[in-house]
Amino acid sequence: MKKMSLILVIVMLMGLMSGTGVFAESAEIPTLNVDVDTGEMTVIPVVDPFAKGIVPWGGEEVDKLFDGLYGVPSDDAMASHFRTDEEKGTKLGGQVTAPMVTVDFFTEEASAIRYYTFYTGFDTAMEPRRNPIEWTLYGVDGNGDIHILHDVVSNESVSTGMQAINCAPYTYQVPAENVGKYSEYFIEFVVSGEYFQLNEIVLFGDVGAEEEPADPPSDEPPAGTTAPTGTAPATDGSASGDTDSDADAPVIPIVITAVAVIAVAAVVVTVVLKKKKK
Ligand SMILES: [Ca+2]
Repeated sequence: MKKMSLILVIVMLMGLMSGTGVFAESAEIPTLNVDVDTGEMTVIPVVDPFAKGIVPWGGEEVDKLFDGLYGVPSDDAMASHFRTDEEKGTKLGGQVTAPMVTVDFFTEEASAIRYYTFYTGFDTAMEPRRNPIEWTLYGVDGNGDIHILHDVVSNESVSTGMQAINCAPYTYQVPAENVGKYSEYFIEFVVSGEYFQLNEIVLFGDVGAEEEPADPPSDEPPAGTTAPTGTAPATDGSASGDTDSDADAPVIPIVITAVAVIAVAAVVVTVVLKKKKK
């Protein structure tokens, strides 16, 4: 028995130690970026972006975030010196003037972002502190109400995954329950230093089609069937909207109601009769 209790104590101690990180050192911190092939996904076109909380360097204004140019990934710090001017001038970069850098943009049509990719700057290997450390993606609906779509944090137990690599893509997934169609979006970036930079933002998802943000359960099946814009707003309503099915539908409820009324009447009659007998 003593042996058993000793083993138990040892096991408990090991559990405590692993909890305090004694054995957890070798475990890698999970990253929030996802490894998906965006090649077949629809790119959502962006218009009229603007940035707040940053004074961009010359030629590195916010429109460069959506210009489709982001260079070739490389972790070679010196490689940035040999990049073409075209590649160098394709990022938003500058001095941060607020606690957060905000990038606001519109989509040509109401669109649902499902994935998005950030590309690091051409000189991120030398300037990794210019990468954002956290961010939140928001959607703004037609009433001006703001919806949190993706809140990305970094701490001791999870990381954004962004590294000191030039022009490297990092893709993130909007949680399915948050996906909805909006025409205006913005991202609030938390920065670690006095400068911020990002080479490109690419959005993937559904462009146009349905007007309202779909409910999560019914969202997945109809998403593939692209209905033309401006048709019936509700997917369920169109099915029961036919005149034929409407004519048949009320018959069953009427029968049920009739049966229920007869049953209640029978109970009332028996109760009354019993009382009379007394
Ligand atoms: Ca760019």
